[in-house]
Amino acid sequence: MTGPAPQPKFRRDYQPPAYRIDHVDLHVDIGEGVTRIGSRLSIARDRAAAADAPLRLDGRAMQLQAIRIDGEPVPESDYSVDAEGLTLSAPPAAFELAIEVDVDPDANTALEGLYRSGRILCTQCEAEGFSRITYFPDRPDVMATYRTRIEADAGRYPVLLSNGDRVDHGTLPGGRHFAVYEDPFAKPCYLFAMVAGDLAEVADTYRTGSGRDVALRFYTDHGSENELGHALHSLKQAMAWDEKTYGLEYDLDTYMVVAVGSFNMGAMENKGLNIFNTSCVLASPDTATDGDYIRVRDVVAHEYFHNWTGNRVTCRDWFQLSLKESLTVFREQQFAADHGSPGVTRIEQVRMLRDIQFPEDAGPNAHPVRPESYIEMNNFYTITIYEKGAEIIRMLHVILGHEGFTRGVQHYLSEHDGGAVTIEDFVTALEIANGADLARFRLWYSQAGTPVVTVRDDYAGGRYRLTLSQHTPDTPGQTDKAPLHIPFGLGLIESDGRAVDLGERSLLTLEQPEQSWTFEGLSARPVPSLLRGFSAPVRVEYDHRTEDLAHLLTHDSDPVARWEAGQELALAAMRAAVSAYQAGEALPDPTALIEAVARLLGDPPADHELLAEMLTLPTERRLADQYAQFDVDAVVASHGHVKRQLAAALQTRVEDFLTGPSAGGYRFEPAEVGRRRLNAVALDYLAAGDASGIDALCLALYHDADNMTDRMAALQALRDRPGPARDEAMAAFAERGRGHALVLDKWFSLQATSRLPGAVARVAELDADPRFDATNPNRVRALVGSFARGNLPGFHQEDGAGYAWLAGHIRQLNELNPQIAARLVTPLAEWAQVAGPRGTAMREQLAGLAGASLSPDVYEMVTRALD
Ligand code: 0A1
Ligand code: ZN
Repeated sequence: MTGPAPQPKFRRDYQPPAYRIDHVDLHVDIGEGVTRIGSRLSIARDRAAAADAPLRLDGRAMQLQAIRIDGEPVPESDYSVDAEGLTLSAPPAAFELAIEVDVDPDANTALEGLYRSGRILCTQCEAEGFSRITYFPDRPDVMATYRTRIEADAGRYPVLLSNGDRVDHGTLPGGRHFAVYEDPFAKPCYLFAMVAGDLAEVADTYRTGSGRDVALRFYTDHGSENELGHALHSLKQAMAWDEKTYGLEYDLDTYMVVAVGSFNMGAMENKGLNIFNTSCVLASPDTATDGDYIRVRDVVAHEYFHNWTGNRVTCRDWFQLSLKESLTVFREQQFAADHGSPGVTRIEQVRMLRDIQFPEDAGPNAHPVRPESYIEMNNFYTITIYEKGAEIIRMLHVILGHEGFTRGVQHYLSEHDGGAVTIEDFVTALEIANGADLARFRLWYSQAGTPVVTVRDDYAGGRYRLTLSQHTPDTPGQTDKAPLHIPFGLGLIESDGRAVDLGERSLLTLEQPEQSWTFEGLSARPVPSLLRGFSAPVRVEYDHRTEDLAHLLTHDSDPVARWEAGQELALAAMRAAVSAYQAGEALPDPTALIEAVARLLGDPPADHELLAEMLTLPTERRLADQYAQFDVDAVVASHGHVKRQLAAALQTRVEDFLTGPSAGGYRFEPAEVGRRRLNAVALDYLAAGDASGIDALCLALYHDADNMTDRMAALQALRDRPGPARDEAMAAFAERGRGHALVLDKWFSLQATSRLPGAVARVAELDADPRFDATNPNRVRALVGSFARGNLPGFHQEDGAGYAWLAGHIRQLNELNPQIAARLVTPLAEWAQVAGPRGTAMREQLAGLAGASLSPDVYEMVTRALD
């Protein structure tokens, strides 16, 4: 570190703003290099504030050119400027502040504030990017109406956009032009946006339930306008869904979406002007997989749903981030379940939570869904805030029931419309609308860590007794946790496969450290189906009998519990292999798993996507997460062993699932998605089982494919199989990537995740590839992120070269783009969970980073990991 260590902010220190800003008038004058930004702010001191209260405005990376109060220059003695902002020592009670600054979007590689993405100038203001555009109190509880005038060269920037409706535009001397936008809704500055560029437009109209026509305008670089159809269609689905489900209509006359190639996250919900990473909005059969189509649909819906849950009602401070994110993610999840296979949609969420959120909650970055402190807010856009937060909302939905929950959300929105509020306000609104008491439930927001629910049962004389006990492990800074309110979905299945009618007891309420339930009148011991629907984000510990799991895999009517039974069977086989590996013994055959899967294939579910999901083994990451410290070699060897054995046993069965190109071309619809998914699973097993002729088959399927999903399935099956088929397919695929950045990202990611030997040397070579670009976050994620997160043996190469390579990228990105750099620290931050000298080597890389001059973003992640 050079300079003082960055200081944390604490939730308990919240103070309301001393000054209100009711209106912002912005003039953005885009020049060559420098952009001049003039702002006129209508400011009034809050009645509760002292008469001599100073006014603090945040501002970074800008040059102050002029500052006036009510038209008069402010004497230098009345204000001071530092690296983080500007303070007016004792301004009047009500006044107009005019400020002019210069910013340089071309030099802005952090991609916060005003920056360049290719030929487009655009903004990203969440969380605290507006203070890179002008001096302003960069906090969400200062809400103002905005009028924005943009002026630029008409040839380079023919399209000028900002929030709200365009109220004026025209030409200016010198080949320049301007446009003026007004947004009538008061908003926090993090929702401000503007765009200037030479963009193609695709337009449509949506008629709301009340009969208003909303103009939908999508923008992208020329040449990719034919990839906007799916997103546009998804937006209309989302608009209709929100009207039908929550009675919420869109409130402006235009809804604009702009695709940019350089973006730190997925997309941003700026009022009336969403800005999207191209990866979350562009889709065509030739360039996007089914998974991409799903992601585009859901992210488009997510950003749209924010218009109410986030924009109309926003967060008081950033500690409340989950208020808008968790509710919006949950609404997105409801929407996704209504537009695809609900069981598979839920299973995918559970998989992600287990693979990524559980490890986060068990490591140095564990934090409550409502954090108590942060150094850099951008580090808190985490899977805990988003997805664990959404699980909390889902539990509320289960506890209050669909109608009670919906009524509660509607009450919350009408009560707080136009406000900046807290998670507490949300929970209180649900209580009031339902006459409920959620006192204990609130602990979910303040306690970090994944609760463990231990299950014991016994059966005697027709009585089945189930005992659940809970505890939440210690996490950094938090010990001695209280019992939570855990809704626990339960089924009891008899030996003939019929379910016992449990009535209200199909949902148990666990609130004590330990509780028991007794079920009478049973003719034999039932098989328990636990945590149905994944009703709470907890780990379940239960000494499963193998035959019970096999029974559930064929008979459970709950898709999540049914799928989970298969995962448990596979994990049991993998754990047995890990033990044998560590004892230097031969790895045991996964006989029980093979038999259960064979039985499943004898009577498979009709939903192909669900079947594909059930045939997909738990990831290496989930296996690793079974251990307080995992042994990399044992995990990789055991996972591979179980997969190969299963593949060998299944070969002739899975061949039936192979399908050629879709008849009548690509269609994104559930039955087709299921068919393609099953085809991919079959290829994966055939490759793992080294089936004869598999290379030639994959190559043929690659060339015959008429869509990216089938193409990727073939490439993935070839990924770890050296030989001419792989070389030919990869070369052909690289060629396809020439004209399309998102396709080339897929090629990079395939190289980075390949298990062929020499992984570190291969990715290091790609660093120097002219197609690699460290300033583009998608490309960095494709190479560096995929390698560190998706290549367990490569990243953990025994000599530590994988760790050093990652640390090198973190160092470089720390200068260029601290937000992306900080996210890449996570794989190294898991050092304490990695057994042996590897863990030590990871820690050494972190210690080396700590000695460098670091951005607050990277500093926070590195110091937390070393604590
Ligand atoms: N609010 C957006 C995600 C987002 C968050 C931060 C960003 O920059 C630091 C950008 C986008 C969402 O939830 O979609
Ligand atoms: Zn969001």
